Parts: sequence; structure tokens; C-alpha cells
Amino acid sequence: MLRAALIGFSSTGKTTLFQLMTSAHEAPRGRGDVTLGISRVPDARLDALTAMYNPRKHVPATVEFTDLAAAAHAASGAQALLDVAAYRNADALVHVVRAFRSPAVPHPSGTIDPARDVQAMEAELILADLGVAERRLERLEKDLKKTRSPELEKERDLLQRCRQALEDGTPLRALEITSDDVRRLRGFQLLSAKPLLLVINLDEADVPAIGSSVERAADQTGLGGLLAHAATGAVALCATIELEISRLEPADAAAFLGDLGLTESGLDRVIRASYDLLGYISFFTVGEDECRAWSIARGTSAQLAAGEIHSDIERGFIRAEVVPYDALVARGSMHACREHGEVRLEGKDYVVQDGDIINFRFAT
Ligand SMILES: Nc1nc2c(ncn2[C@@H]2O[C@H](COP(=O)(O)OP(=O)(O)OP(=O)(O)O)[C@@H](O)[C@H]2O)c(=O)[nH]1
Ligand SMILES: [Mg+2]
Repeated sequence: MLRAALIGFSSTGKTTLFQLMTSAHEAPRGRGDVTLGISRVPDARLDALTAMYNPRKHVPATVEFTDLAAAAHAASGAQALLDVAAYRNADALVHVVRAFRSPAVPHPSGTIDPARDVQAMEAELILADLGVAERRLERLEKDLKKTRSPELEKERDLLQRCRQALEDGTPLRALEITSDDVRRLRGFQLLSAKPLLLVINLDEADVPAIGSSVERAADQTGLGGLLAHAATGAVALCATIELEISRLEPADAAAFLGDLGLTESGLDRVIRASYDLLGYISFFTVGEDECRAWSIARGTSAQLAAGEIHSDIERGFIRAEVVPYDALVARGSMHACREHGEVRLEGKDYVVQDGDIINFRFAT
């Protein structure tokens, strides 16, 4: 399951967004406390499969969101909070940036300035990573004096490269590194290396003019040129309006969205952007018992995909029976697909495609 952590300065709308994403209507559990919530990934394909199979249960893919009380503007406060395991363990960070004005909600810096906040948060992430890199380098130098190890030398070279980038103010997500180096860095859980989604939390009054256009939002809020290198992806929405809409009946929600010139809810947009950010795709398992969506990284092999379901299926993997989603919908049933030779038998190295419907054959 994809894990995303909400970060941001105080009163930017993190908890409002969290409630929107997870439909958690209760208040978070006090300061410094980590709140976890599960968000169901909307997917029209799963809805169609569910209509076809009428299963006892249907299970969408999920994203787990983490919300934490505010990171104070003071560097020390933010640094302490950034050390929290929930941030370090996350697959992606979602930075909620305040663009709404509301004089009723004071901004810790006194003014509303999304570009300043984006840069300040980036600086916090970089500072936190610099600390980790420096501590590790110190250890490595000591160890390398005692023993020569090619692997440790590679790690030292890599970390020196990282330290240089960080000192230059470059987040590690902007570095081009090999997959071996990605593996070497994984254990350090470096924050600036994680994919970052910016959520520009718009003012209610700006929604009709901006709609869901990230470009217009960036222009209007002074984020302009910053966007391209400050984040991996961005979404513009007004969290309070979206939360209101999410609590309406579907027909009313659609009408409200339409009035604002929006075609897709903020929830859908944030989830989809998170998926894109990580290069995640979905495959499906179907049957009368259960229709279910599974998320995997693009490029995952059939055998590893099987492991998402159960380690026994991965271990005993024999073959994957695969039908593309479009073929199943066009034929109307698995049986018809079989008759037309559209069920393929794939081996363990087959790269699973978005929308594949898979039946794994395995030995126990
Ligand atoms: N006008 C307006 N107010 C908003 C919006 N989003 C959040 N707020 C308000 O801003 C205040 C803070 O929102 P929260 O969601 O609690 O912000 P937070 O980032 O979780 O705050 P901390 O956890 O205290 O750092 C609340 O009063 C919200 O109702 C928005 O899009 N527009
Ligand atoms: Mg909060």
C-alpha cells in the first residue's frame, strides 16, 4: 500500500485535506500525535468489474495518509517533527501550501506567500537530510580507516555526492542516480529524495477563475517558475470547499463541482497525482467472491505482483492468466475471452500492465 505523509507549516489546511482524503470526521488526536487514515482509490474500472461479477465484496486499492500537528516555522520545531517515523517511512510527501487568505486564520509568518513557504519547506527537508548524510559519512570514514571495503567506498562516494547537492540547495529527488544507488540510499529514508506532491490550497474566491488548473494557480499565487523543480507534481484545490462537496450526495456533489467549473473532485485529483508521482498502476483480481484492485509500481513482474496478494502465491508461482481490462469489458465475460483466445498465459518475468486482470496459478 502506498503511504503518503502530509507536511506543511501550521494552519495550511493539512487536517482539512486529511479529512477530505480519508473521510475521517473526527478531530486528530492532539499535538505531536500521528493520525493515520485510509483513502480508497476511486477507479471506474473496478466499478465496472463489480457490476459484471456482482461479487460479495469489492476492494479498491488504498492509500494511507498520515497527518501530524503543525511543523512550526522555527527551524528547530520543524526539524524535530521531520524526524518522526511517519515522515521517514512515507513513500511520498504531500506538502500542503497555503494560498487561501482568510484573516480569521493567522499565518505564522504574518503574510500569505506560497513561494516563500515552498522554499522554506524545501530548505527544512534539505537540512534534515544534510544531518543524516553527515552523520553517516562520519561513521563511514571511521570504518574505512579500519577496513577497506569497495561497497563502503561506493557508499561514501554516493553520500559525498548527496552532501554536495544538499549543500548547494538541491533536493535529492533532483539527482540522477542509478538503481544500485537508490538501493544504497533506501535505508536512510532521506526526505528530500522522496517524491513530493504540492497541494496548493486555494482561496474559495479564486476557485471559479482557477478551476483545477495548476498553471493558473501557480501564476496567481506567485509559484510560477518554482513549480517545475520544487516538486514532482502539483494539484490545486480549495480544501474547505472540497470537504463540503465530499459530504454531499453524489448528484448534488456533481452539480456543485459543475457550478465551479470542475470536472473531477479534489480527492480524485490528489489520489491520481499521488499514483502518477510514484508511477503506480493497478491490476485486478476478479471473481464472485471478490473483485479487487491492487497497486504496484510500473514495471513490476508478474511474480512480484503475486506477492502483493500473498507471499505463498509469489513463492509457488506457476503462471499468470492475463486479460486486459478492455478485452474483458468488450467480451462481457472471462469465458468469452477464453473462447476468443484472449486469455494469455504469462510467465514470472511478464511485466504487469495497468488494467490487467490476472488469475495467478500457483503450487502450495
Ligand atoms: N478559507 C479557508 N480556510 C481554510 C482552508 N483550508 C483550511 N482552512 C481553515 O484553516 C484552519 C486550519 O486548517 P487545518 O486543516 O486545521 O490546518 P492544519 O494545517 O492541519 O493546521 P495545524 O495542524 O494546526 O498546523 C481551519 O480553520 C480551516 O477551516 C481553505 O481552503 N480556505
Ligand atoms: Mg492539523
